[in-house]
Amino acid sequence: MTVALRSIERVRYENLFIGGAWVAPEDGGMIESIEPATGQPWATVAYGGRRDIDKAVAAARTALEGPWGRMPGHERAAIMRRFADLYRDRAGDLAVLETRDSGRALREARADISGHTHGYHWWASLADKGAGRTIPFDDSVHIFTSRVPVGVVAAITPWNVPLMAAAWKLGPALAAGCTVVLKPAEQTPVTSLELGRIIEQAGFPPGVVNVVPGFGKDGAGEYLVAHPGVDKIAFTGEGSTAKAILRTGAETMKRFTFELGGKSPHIIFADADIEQALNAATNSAWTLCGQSCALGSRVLVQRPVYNRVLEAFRERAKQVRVGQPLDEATHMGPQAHEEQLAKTLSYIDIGKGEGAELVAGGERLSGGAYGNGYFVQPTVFGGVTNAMRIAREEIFGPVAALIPFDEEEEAVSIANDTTYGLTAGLWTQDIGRAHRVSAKIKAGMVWVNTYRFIRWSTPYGGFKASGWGRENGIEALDAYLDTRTTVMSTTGRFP
Ligand code: TXE
Repeated sequence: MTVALRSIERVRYENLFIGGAWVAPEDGGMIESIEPATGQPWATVAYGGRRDIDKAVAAARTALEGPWGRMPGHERAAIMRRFADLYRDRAGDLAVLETRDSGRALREARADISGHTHGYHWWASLADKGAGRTIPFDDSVHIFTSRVPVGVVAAITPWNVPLMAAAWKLGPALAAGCTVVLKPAEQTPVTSLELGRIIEQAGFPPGVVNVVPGFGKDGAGEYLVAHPGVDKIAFTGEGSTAKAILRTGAETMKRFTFELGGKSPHIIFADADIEQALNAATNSAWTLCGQSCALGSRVLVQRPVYNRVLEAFRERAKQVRVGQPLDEATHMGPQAHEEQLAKTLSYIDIGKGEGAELVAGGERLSGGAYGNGYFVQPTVFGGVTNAMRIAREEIFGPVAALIPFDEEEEAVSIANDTTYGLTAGLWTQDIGRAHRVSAKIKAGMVWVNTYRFIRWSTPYGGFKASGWGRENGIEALDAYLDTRTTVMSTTGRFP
């Protein structure tokens, strides 16, 4: 395909990727994907219904029990490496498509997506390392364990980072020897279908990865979760959706991994390198237009440096270049869809209503260069208390909440006073404090004097309501493997 670089070009995807072939939906249909920068449809995309999901699950099962399941790990690894190299060659195109579909700034999409190649290579390197162990008992038995793929995986992904969410699931699933039905979010289906093209070119056996865009509740997503042919659900999205998935999937005793939301504390102590802390804290407030679960949306600032930090946030908010996401100069694009824009604007109203000080931003940007796109100003609230809804609920927009504190213990207590527990950051030059505080934070990932350092090798996932299990890191493989224990008598006598 020739990638549409210009905003006016429309694209069309008439087929789903099932069993290694491009097939028209049987009982799905076509959806219009809206370009968030313009508010206009830009892609017409096939989506799947029940019969399409039945076909995709059957294809995944056939591959699991056939060629992929029987293939030695090093051969699976070779195909995965070929895929990773093809992905690298297409990374520039993929970034453009993801920018158009999700609205994230191109420079940011490019940096993210080009890194996935390394991730896929890293996972390929684990495809032939799934060793079990022997368990000593006595000489009457030989006991050993084998690590076997958990089976057919439904990967259900969100709209903020479609390719990253897919990579975090496909990498460990394929390394473990599982097969996959990937269902991207209905708002951003395009790049997952492009991923299907790369899977096709890489030479995976048919059915190892199937891509079926579709809706969530009452759609392909819910049907996949209920499907008896699916063994595991790997989900990224909202907590309430995860609970619905749990209820539906419980009927067939699925395995689950959940990567859910966050309300991450980013703590700046007075003894920190304030410039560095500011670089990280402001970047983390507005990256991805605030639509990432890892961002430090609660900025906890020790009182002696509070005014300095607040003023810097005010100034830096003005310097963020909000604009057309395909423009190389743009720092921040629009929100990914209209509903998310409305959600962010409503939280800005809530913040004002609960008495927080609006320090910067707070408005939708429209007309002129912004047209009908879903743009919103980088927004900063000061004087926030942790009791306010803007400090407790995930906004998923470019809204920073600055919370002053006095003592170290108070910072820890505020940081942990949340239902979430995904990530946290802290800035201090006192090494004792760095250890003390990081050990007390209830979050799956804690960054000290850095922020949002996430790689394929670093386990990522939440404590508390932020999720179950880990993505990335060797730990992620566990969710895609089962353990079989074999006990063999050496005497042949029973008992
Ligand atoms: O997520 P959903 P939404 C948070 C963020 C955002 C909010 C709402 O706060 O504002 O969630 O986003 C599929 N059975 N995050 O409503 O509904 C759906 O089709 C099976 C945080 O878009 O969870 C899509 O593919 N599947 C997050 C995926 O679930 C279902 C990223 C996510 O949609 C389903 C995104 C069902 N019953 C949003 N219902 C993060 N952790 O990064 C929906 N889906």
